[in-house]
Amino acid sequence: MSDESVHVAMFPSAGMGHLTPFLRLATLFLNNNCKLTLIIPFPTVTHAESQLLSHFHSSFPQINLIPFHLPPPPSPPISGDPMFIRVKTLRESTHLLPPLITSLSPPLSIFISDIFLVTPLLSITQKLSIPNYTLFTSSASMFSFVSNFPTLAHSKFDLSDEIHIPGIPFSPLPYSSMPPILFQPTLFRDFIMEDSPNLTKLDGFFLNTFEALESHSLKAFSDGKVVKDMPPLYPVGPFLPLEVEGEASSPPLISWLNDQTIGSVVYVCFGSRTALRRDQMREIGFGLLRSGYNFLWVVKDKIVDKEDEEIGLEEVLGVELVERMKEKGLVIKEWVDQTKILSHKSVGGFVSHCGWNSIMEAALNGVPILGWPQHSDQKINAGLVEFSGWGVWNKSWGWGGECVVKGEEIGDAIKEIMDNELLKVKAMEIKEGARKAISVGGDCEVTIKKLIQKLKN
Ligand code: BUP
Repeated sequence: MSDESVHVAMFPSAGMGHLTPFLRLATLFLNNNCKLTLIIPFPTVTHAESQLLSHFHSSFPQINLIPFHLPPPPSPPISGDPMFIRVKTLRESTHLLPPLITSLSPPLSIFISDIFLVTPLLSITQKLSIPNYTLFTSSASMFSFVSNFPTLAHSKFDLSDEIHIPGIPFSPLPYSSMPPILFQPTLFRDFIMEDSPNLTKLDGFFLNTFEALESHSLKAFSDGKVVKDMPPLYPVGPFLPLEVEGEASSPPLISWLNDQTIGSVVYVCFGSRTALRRDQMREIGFGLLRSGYNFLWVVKDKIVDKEDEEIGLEEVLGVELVERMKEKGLVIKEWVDQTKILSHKSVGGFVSHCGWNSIMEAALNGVPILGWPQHSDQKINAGLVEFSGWGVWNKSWGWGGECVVKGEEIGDAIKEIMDNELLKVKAMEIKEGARKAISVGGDCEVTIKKLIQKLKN
């Protein structure tokens, strides 16, 4: 049987933080001679997603890209996070998938869906007898948390409690590190409450992580110490960014970076779906100026990029601050090629919200991190970065929007990480571990080849 007969279908949910790792994983299978079908929900929530998909489609015409047209949004519109509203629509539309899946040829060897779609897809893949895997788009530490969620959700905690979570090496965690959206009545909590008890019914999980960074959690899972009878985990990270991801980015910032000295620039970005309060953004501006370092800062004023396009930088930060910052850095209010920035030799530190893709991209390039978690899994990811010694985060800064952190404090924290030689050494060690995992004959190759062999048998 040739590898071509292994037919992989993938079904991501919403947002760049989910689409990007799906496309990266798709090319990993493609490079191992599998046939690929991507079932893509349309319309996308953001412009960034539709641009990336269009460039991806042109670069990989051999991948079968099938649009999955969603019904119109609920009327009257539901208020809340647009990504989670989209996930709700998707979960309610999965009954439309079976005719599409059964029409595929050759028949599917594996169906890989998003972690937000576990339960609705389980019944479908079970009926069609297709192996059902999930791509978990965050850390193995966060996966330990999600796997334990049914128990955690029914426990009563006080704000001062420390919570032990099997599989997290820096456990116990303060209650303040628990993702607030999971302990409040949110759509996201509903999804996880329904899905986490069903995780053991899947056939396996892909994780964008690697041994040198998360050996403790990975071993805890394989030893059955996190959850009994958990299906196998396939840590096939760090996912390699694709050339095509840069095609959507236009700002002429690489030539500016080329003019800076090695390791002298701090890069600031809070991911694709975090819009900070304007007063907080202004304090960040003051902080960057105070740090004395040159900087490259990606500003977002709205969660969804379509709504951000008409708003100018001066309106967000004020004319005076924008003028002052021109001497020391670039402030950009559009999509940038983050992986190109993080791989540039001038970048010496990353102020990050600790979204998992960003963390993996920093790991691949050995960039020290000043974590500033804003929501969701980000404090758990920041905890892992700190535990592994290549970054720090200031717990007193709270979740995004809880309080306004002053520029003096931000500037001093940036200076500290940029001046910290130990963080640089540790970040280079992490980079080495990351590169080893994806080298020829490394963990990633061995794992994916073994799985493909299993799917052929
Ligand atoms: Br903004 C921005 N360019 O301008 P995370 C983001 N990115 O390439 P998030 C750019 O988006 P979730 C930009 O490289 C990373 O691959 C970045 O994913 C890229 O955070 C991705 O870091 C952002 O996981 O998603 O967006 O908050 O909530 O799913 O973690």
